[in-house]
Amino acid sequence: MALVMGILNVTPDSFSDGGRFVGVADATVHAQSLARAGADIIDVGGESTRPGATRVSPEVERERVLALLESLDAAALPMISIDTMNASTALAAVAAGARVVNDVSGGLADPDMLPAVATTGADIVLQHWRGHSADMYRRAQYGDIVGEVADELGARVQAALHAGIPRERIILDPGFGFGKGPADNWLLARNLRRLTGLGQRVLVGTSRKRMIAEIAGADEKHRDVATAVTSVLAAQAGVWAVRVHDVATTRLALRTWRAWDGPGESS
Ligand code: PMM
Repeated sequence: MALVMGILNVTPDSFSDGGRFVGVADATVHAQSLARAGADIIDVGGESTRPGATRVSPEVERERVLALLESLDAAALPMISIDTMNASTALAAVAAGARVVNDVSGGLADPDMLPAVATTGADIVLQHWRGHSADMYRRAQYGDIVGEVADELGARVQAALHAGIPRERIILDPGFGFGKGPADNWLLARNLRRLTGLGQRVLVGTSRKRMIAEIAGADEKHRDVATAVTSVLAAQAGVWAVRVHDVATTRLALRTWRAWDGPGESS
């Protein structure tokens, strides 16, 4: 069964929960509620990557996430991952208890990222990425999106291996919404097995994104239901984990799929 990664953005401007959990106390309560809802991993992010977002300095980002990580009792919570493109934030977060570094740039934004992670025992998520959010759509012209994403992720795996990160610590992510329009995203989704077939663990994040909003509309609950459907379909395609805002709804969807597919004969 796929793991569920709950999203905790301590940013004023992320896709959908931005601004809600900026205070450490609120963010801590939210982390606990993600854990109660059944999150296996909590992904803490201090810099928004939404289209057009302005970048924050690594210092501001570190300040945001470290205050939270210090207030979280890591032992009493699921595994923590740190959503960052900065090596310095990644190292500080791992020192504060994070066990996964989730880099949406796949190690491209900060040349120190891969060597830094290699010095830790942390896992790393390498997401497909073609540039910072300010201009990512301009850079995203694809002839064969599935082949190009697979090839570019393969190159990032080679870079990570070269930096000294063991293969079993590397997780891939197609980067839904990152420099991809809705049609690109659905084409990638339909061909997710191409990525899960590369031999690395795969993480996917569709939660409340534009591709979902175009189907579900503005209502958050509707978006979470549509997200949960994509979580089941991604799990069927063999992903290791799904990154979602509404952990309870995705968990329920995964349990329902399990019951449907469970023991017993099919005719
Ligand atoms: N999406 C966002 C942020 N971080 N990390 C990974 N690995 N995969 C994603 O798809 C991803 C990510 C943007 O969404 P948010 O602003 O709602 O967190």
